Amino acid sequence: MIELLGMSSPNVVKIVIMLEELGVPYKLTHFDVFSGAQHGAEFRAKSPNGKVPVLIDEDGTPVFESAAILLHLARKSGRFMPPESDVDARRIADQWLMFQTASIGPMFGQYVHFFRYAPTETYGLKRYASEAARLLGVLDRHAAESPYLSGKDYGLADMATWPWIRTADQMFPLFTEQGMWSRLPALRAWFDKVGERPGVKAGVESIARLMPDDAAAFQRADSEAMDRFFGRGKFDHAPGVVA
Ligand SMILES: N[C@@H](CCC(=O)N[C@@H](CS)C(=O)NCC(=O)O)C(=O)O
Repeated sequence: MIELLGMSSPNVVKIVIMLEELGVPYKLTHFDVFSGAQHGAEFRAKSPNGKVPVLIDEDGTPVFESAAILLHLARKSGRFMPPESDVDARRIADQWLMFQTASIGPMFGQYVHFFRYAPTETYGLKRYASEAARLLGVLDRHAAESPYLSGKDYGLADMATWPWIRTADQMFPLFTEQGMWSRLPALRAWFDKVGERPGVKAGVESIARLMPDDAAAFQRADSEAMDRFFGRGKFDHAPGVVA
């Protein structure tokens, strides 16, 4: 059976949604990122970048990077990606999947970092709030012109982006305090439409099983574990770059 290692974060939710959409059995295993075990040799053999999600395929092959996992599952199933031969549809689907992993994920992630862990550092907070707002505008304009982010059909870019918009809706000050939705009518309609899919609802239900483990891991994380997690001070993960 497929095993998915992860936590309840958006990069993991997107894989759970894909597995639910495919209707394949899978085992969801919690991974405690605050433990630091992602930097050990055993985990790095599966995920050289030391991050979740990691999918262990039925034959034991590990796959890391969430978009690569989605593409792997799409190739194996022949679903949720236009065929290679449909060059135009494939270009659109590829662009918006890569836009999620190259821009939405990293920039939204930095924004979360600053408003949760360094809210008084206004330079970083403003920089990532304004970049997150700009990226949301890009998505809204695309959603106004295209039935799905992936193109005319629902696909990987929708699965990859939806969990990040869900996180934004639930916790970004841009949404909770600054009324961001009023500026994003097309994105709102897309978000609601995708959220109604049975596979997406099943994914949200499935990932909720990891939330108590995440909460317990966060509770256990002392200041040293947090410094290690964020690569601060003596836990700089690129020795020699920071004194
Ligand atoms: N580009 C990666 C990002 C994955 C990522 O940032 N994972 C986070 C959780 S959502 C993680 O494992 N963090 C642990 C760490 O940074 O040590 C992907 O899309 O899979």
